Amino acid sequence: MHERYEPRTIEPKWQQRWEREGLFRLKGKGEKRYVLEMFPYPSGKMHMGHVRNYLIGDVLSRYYRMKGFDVLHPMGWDALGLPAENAAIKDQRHPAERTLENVGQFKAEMMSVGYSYDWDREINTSHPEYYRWNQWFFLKMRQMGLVYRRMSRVNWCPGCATVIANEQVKEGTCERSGDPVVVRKMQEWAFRITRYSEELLQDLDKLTEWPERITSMQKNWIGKSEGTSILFAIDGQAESLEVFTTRSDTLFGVTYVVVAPDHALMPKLVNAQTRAQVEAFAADMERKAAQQKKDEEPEKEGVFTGAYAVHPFTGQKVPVWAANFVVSDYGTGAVMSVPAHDQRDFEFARKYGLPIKPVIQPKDGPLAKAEELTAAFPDDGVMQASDEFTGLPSDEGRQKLAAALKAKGGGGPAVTYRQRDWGFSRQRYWGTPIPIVYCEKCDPAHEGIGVPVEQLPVKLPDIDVAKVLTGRGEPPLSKVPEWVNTTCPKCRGPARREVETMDTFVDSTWYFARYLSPHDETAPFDKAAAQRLLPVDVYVGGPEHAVMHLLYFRFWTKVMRDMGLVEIGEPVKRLVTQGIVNGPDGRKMSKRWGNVVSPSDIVGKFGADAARTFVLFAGPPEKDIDWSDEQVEGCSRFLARVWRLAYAHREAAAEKAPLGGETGNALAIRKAAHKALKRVTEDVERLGYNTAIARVMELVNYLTPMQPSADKAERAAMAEAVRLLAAMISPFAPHIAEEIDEAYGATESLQARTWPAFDAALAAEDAAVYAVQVMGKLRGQVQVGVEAGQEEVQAAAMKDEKVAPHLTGKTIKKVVFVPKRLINFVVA
Ligand code: ANZ
Ligand code: ZN
Repeated sequence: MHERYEPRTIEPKWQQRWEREGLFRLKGKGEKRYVLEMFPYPSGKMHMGHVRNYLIGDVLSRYYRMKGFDVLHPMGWDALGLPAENAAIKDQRHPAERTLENVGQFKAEMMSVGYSYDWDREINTSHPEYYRWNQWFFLKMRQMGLVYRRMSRVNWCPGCATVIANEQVKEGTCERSGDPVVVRKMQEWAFRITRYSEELLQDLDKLTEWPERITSMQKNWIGKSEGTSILFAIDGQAESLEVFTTRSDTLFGVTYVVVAPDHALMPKLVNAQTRAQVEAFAADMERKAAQQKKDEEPEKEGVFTGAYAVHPFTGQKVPVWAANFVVSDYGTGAVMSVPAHDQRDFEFARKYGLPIKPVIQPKDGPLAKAEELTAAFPDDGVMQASDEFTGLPSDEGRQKLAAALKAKGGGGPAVTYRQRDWGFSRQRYWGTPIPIVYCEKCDPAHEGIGVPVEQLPVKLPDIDVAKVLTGRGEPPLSKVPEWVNTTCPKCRGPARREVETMDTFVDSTWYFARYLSPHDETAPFDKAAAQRLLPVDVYVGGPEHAVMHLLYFRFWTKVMRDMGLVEIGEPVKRLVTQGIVNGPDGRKMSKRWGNVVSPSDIVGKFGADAARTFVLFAGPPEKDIDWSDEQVEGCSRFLARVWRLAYAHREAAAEKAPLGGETGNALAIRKAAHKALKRVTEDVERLGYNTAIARVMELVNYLTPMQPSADKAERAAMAEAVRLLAAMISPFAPHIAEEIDEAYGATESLQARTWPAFDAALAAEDAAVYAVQVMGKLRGQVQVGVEAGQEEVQAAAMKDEKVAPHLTGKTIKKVVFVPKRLINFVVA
């Protein structure tokens, strides 16, 4: 053992040895633990957020291995997507080339941090061996009716003559050309995720080990709303307008009906006089919506369509308007307006001079007079002026009304969800090609013919970057005629390929399953392996994925279950969302603030173990932490102290003196070590890495002043303490741990050995005996742990059978507390 701690020599040594011995590979037997971190998009460099993300999983993986579990801890690359394509457009390099380079760099950085990955299972979503299975899923899901074509709105830049992504719209203009963006309607491919809305919602209850914040965001996103559907006949037409309402108790207060400007029945609603005006209004609203800044509530605007709706109970005719506040794809895209009881309807009615009719009386006051209203009364109350429903409380009224509507075929109870289907086609090159061809002869309706499964993968063509990745005009793939022109799988005649590619979120819906058999050429993954290894036990990633990725992969899991591929219905048991690593100035690390700290610089300067210890020590996983060079240095000094301690007692390690029966100093050393081990074990189990490290620091502080002793028992106790210390720090600072452990005689890596068990007797907390006084008179005694605080001692004292009688019927005015000695109650 060298006298000096030199991370630069020991770290590569252990990294190579771990790889060589295959210590991080799945063994295929025993109880499993699947620990996964969200895989990165391989941009050039790893940042501190990545380092932290992977460490949270790494510590757990290392700990689980030592606990004897068969651990699956894989890593891969979310390599397709828009950023790579945009970079390629900018500097005219092929995205595949850049990806290869980035992956190399990223992986080397990961290696230098000492993560315990099973690199044999590395995956890369930009490889056809991976994305062919996206295509395979697409085809299967199309057969299940889970994939379909629909019209949708896209951002269109007239300058670039191309569709642009939401991220590329800046303040209503195209990020590249600066032209105002317009909305266009286009065909797109969509996944019918809404078929699973109810199940996705219900199963949130099973996710007891997910942060509440995430599950409640998903709940809101799915947005289940229970209400009533009501049919309004259109005066003079055979059709009716269906509205969705959560307030059917206000039905008798309806004074107009509003539809979305693009409502399907619009052609029936307008007439010769109103048509032009309504169309102009709709176009105007589209234009304004495209220019809309995020989080800005648009001014409510509307126009009379010319049609009247017939009230289902009173037969009264109310005007039908079109307005921008009705969302066309929520509910039925039509609303019954009750200005007396809905603030939005109230403002609209006032603006356009529409009547207001109060029908809900507040529980504690009179029914409002329309002329006197200054705002809507939105609460529940008692129904008024509502024919046979008059006098009913709102909730009862809603049920009676829904039943009455159902009985007469005019509607009934209804449920609607805010969640939409997932439009996943992108007009991009760097994505999974959608395996569809169009043949004029076999498919005149252009529904698309699926490429036969045996012909998968449909590979991305190699391209002339300058010609194809221009960022302008038609989708890139349409500029590759050799690829577009193909033969129809049905008639063998000429056909054209679909030129759109899949959203990259498709890639990450099922990657956790691909790790089970990453080289499988016959199936997306091995079913038997899935049965053994799924679900993921612990998944670590950023909370920003709360509603896209984390909802999509739950959806996909349910689909895979319905395909018979897996038995689980949920992909992940425990979700850990990690906090941000801020710069030293407390601001989010970003080029913009010039506060970015590079992981490789830190590893180069202080070593991986110091960097790891700092990141883990700075705060619990879910909390944001601020980077601090001084504290990294502090961690590096701490590790150097661990090293010196081990070095100082290295000779004791060679002696084989037996343990047991110690007294005095030897006993004290053993107690300190086993207590620390007990607490570190408990802390790691609950992911309390920062407190675990703090416990180790305490132990090191305690042991450091001790010089090698002449006493055999004490020497043996010290050797044991250092060995335990090495094991305890090994999930956090694995390199130094291994080196010390080896110097202390180990022949095998700690990762091949068992997490030490603490000796319960040695680890037991010492007791403290408190004298309990009431008004200064000794009344009893209680025994508690030495660490017990006032609250605990007080509770124990008040329960004591000798003390309690002196306190009954009295009020405690004051409590005097002398730690480890005495508690005195002052009563009146
Ligand atoms: C009449 C009414 C009276 C309403 C009243 C509210 C209060 P949630 O809970 O979000 O589902 N609504 C229905 N479809 C809509 C659409 N496509 N665009 C905009 N608004 C829509 O809200 C349901 C309520 O939102 C419905 O109940 C409807 O207005 C409106 F005193 O109907 B209500
Ligand atoms: Zn054909």
